[in-house]
Amino acid sequence: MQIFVLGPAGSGKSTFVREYSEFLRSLSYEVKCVNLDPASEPIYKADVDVRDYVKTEVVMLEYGLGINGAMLKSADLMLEFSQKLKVDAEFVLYDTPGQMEVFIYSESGLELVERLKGVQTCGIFLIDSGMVKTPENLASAILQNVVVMLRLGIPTLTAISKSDLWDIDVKNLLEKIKFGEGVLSEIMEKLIPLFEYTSLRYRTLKISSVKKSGFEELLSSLRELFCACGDLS
Ligand SMILES: Nc1nc2c(ncn2[C@@H]2O[C@H](COP(=O)(O)OP(=O)(O)OP(=O)(O)O)[C@@H](O)[C@H]2O)c(=O)[nH]1
Ligand SMILES: [Mg+2]
Repeated sequence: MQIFVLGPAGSGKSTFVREYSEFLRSLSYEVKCVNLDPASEPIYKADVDVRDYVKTEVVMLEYGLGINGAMLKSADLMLEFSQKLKVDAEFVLYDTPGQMEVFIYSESGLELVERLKGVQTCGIFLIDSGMVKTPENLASAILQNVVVMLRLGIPTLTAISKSDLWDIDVKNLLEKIKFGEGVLSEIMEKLIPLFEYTSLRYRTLKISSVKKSGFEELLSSLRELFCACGDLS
């Protein structure tokens, strides 16, 4: 299974790759970690590191670019090495760049995912628990994940990261959306069927890499994504 770990800057992607790979190994799975962030040294033992081929700080100097331009250029250059970045294992965890938009909104980013895809490919969209404390923010996080799925064309689970910091009551927040008031209430109400669908098929999970909690439930959900058993609820 190829798993792309996605999410806004600082949402805990790299830490998750480090801790989840250990968790999977403790269950005797064969796991490989791939660093796809050309701007950051991996904080885990990377089986493949894009920085062996492309380093954003070098791209900045070589092409005389600022950080954003260099990130986009790095994404273009990464494509040239896509064969080297593709690995096989029972679980492959791909750590993606902090600037998610470079990966999601550039043609090269999309093409790279396309080339790295395997038979079973999915994403985990991490969102910091501190970012989803209100119904509106939870709604926006789930919608961001929908955008990620549409852009990358892979099923992607939404996981609230750092749940050791804030205990988010997802059910309660979604309930509040139903009875919410204000200018957006009409739109929000219409979104409920979508959230109910996503919360069934792509359940909103809570994980903590610090406490290593939610890891087993995440594994079952990953399995469900590719389960051919019909009822995915
Ligand atoms: N409390 C808590 N902190 C966490 C958890 N996971 C990560 N962090 C912290 O959050 C910060 C960012 O974590 P990273 O893993 O570097 O996040 P990232 O998404 O890879 O960051 P970028 O690659 O820069 O986008 C670090 O200080 C981590 O120690 C968690 O489960 N709980
Ligand atoms: Mg990172």
